[in-house]
Amino acid sequence: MLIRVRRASEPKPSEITPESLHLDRRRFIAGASAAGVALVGGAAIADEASPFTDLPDSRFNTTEESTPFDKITAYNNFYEFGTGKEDPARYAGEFRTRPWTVEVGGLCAKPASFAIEDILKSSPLEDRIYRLRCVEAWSMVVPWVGFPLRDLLNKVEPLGSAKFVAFETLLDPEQMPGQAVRTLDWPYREGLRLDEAMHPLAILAVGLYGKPLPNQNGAPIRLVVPWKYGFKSIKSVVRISLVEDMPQASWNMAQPSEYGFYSNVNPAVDHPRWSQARERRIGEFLKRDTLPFNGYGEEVASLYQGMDLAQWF
Ligand SMILES: Nc1nc2c(c(=O)[nH]1)N[C@H]1C(S)=C(S)[C@@H](COP(=O)(O)O)O[C@H]1N2
Ligand SMILES: [Mo]
Repeated sequence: MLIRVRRASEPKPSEITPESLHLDRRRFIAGASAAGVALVGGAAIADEASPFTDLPDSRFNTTEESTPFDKITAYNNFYEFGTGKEDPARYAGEFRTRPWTVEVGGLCAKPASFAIEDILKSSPLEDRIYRLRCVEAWSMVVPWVGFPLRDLLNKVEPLGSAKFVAFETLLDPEQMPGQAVRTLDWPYREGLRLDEAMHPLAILAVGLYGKPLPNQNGAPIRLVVPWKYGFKSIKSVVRISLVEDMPQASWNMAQPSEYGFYSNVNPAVDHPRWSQARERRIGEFLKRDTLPFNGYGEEVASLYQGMDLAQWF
C-alpha cells in the first residue's frame, strides 16, 4: 500500500491543470513499478482531510478535456438542497458526512454496515474520468476518484435470487432542507439491474479532482453510472440493497412517462418535452451530438441485447 501525503509546498489538485496532474501521476507510477513496487488496488488516503494522490488511471478513461473544478462544483442537481443549480453549492456546505455508514444488505450471505473510512481503506481507488450527461441536455467531464461498485457488492456475497440493486440517499430533513418540500418522494432512490451494477464502469465515487467529494457532488459517497442519464447517479448513499424485483426510483415514480427505469443515454429516444439528440458541454457554446450510451456503447451495449430500448427507456 502506498501512502503519500501532500507536502505543504505542493500545489493543491484544484490549483493544477488536469493535464499536469495526470502527467505527474503517470511519472510516479512508472517510477514505482520500475522500483518493483506493486500498485495493488491503488493508493490509500492518510486521513479524510488529505487529498487522494497517485491513484492509477482507469482503463475506461475518456481523453476529453475535463470540465474545470469550479464548474463541476457550482452547477449541480441535488434536490435535497434545493431545485436551483446553484442551491447545492450554496446550502450543502454544513452537511455532515462523518460519521457515515453504508448499509449493504438484502439478498446476500453477509449483510454488513461499512464505515466510510473502511470503504476508503479497503477499496481499489482509481482516477475515473467519465462523462456525466444530465437529462436536461447538459454534460460534464468529471475526473472522479472511485472504485467499482461490484467490489463492495462482492463483499456481502449476493445470492442467486438477487436480480436488482436498490440505492437510497440519507433521509434527514433537518440537514437537507429540500426534503421538507415534496418535490420528490424522499429519500431519493435509484436502482440498477444486477448485471449493470456488476459492470466495471459503474462506480462508487468518493472524490473528484483528487479531493474528497464536495458536499454538493454527493459526499461522502455517490454512484456514478456514466452510460445513463445523470439522475441514476444517486448521491450521499446510505443504503444499498440486493433485491429480487425492479426497485423504485425517485424520478421514475415522480413521472414514469418521462423517466424510465433504465434511462440509458439514447439520442434516438426523446424526453417527452424535449429532444435528447444533442447536449451542451458545460463551458462550451455550441451543442454537440449526444452519443448512444453516452459514448460507452462498446462497453455496455451488450447488456441490452434483444431489448427494445424505446420501450425500455
Ligand atoms: N440524492 C440525489 N442524488 C442525485 C440528484 C438529487 O437530486 N439527489 N440529482 C441527480 C441528477 S439529476 C444529476 S444530473 C446528478 C448531478 O451530479 P453532479 O451535481 O455531481 O454533477 O446527480 C444525480 N444524483
Ligand atoms: Mo440530471
